[in-house]
Amino acid sequence: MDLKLYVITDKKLARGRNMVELCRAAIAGGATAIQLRSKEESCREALALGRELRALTRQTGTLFIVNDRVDLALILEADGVHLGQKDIPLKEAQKLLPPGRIVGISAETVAQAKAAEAEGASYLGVGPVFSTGTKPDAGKAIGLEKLAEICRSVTIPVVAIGGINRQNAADVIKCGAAGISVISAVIGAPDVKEAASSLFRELPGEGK
Ligand code: 3NM
Repeated sequence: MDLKLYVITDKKLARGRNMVELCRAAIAGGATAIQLRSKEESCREALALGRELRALTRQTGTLFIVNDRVDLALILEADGVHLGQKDIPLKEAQKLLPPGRIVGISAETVAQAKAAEAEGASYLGVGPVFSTGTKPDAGKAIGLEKLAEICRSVTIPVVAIGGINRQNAADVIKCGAAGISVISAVIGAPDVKEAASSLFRELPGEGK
């Protein structure tokens, strides 16, 4: 489960560009995981995009995760699903998913992190570390110290999210995160491959 550079789709930030090509470029630049997050798309649109992303991620050996939608994750044979605190509970998702599928859980407090780990989450998405305009309903930024505290409180991998870019990526990893999860810094960039590779190079052990 390589969560080092975890890139999430976003139709708005793609600004009319083809999402599959953007994800292909992100993978060429070093993305290790792609998450289908389909807030703008109809179910059918998300399914069609998901089929193409599944084919791409299979070809490239990249992890493929579906946000929120356990049904889509099952149909698409995704490697896993990512669930927020208000989505289908982990225990219910586990009843539906075949054994061995990844389940990631969003957490913004130590209590949420520990609870998710105890219930069997595969990894945590922790944030927003910094303020972000990409998810208007994300809570207040938790900051690096809280991120580090959450990382120390669990043994499962933590992927940090929210406002992460080239300037702060290395600091985030120093807090103990296994990876960074980004939307605007990669999908919103004019040159997605270059954006992913320059972000990847910021990660310890990858050129710095
Ligand atoms: N979830 P960007 S923050 C999808 O805190 C998402 O759970 C968050 O986008 C959380 O990299 C976020 O552009 C948006 O800031 C991340």
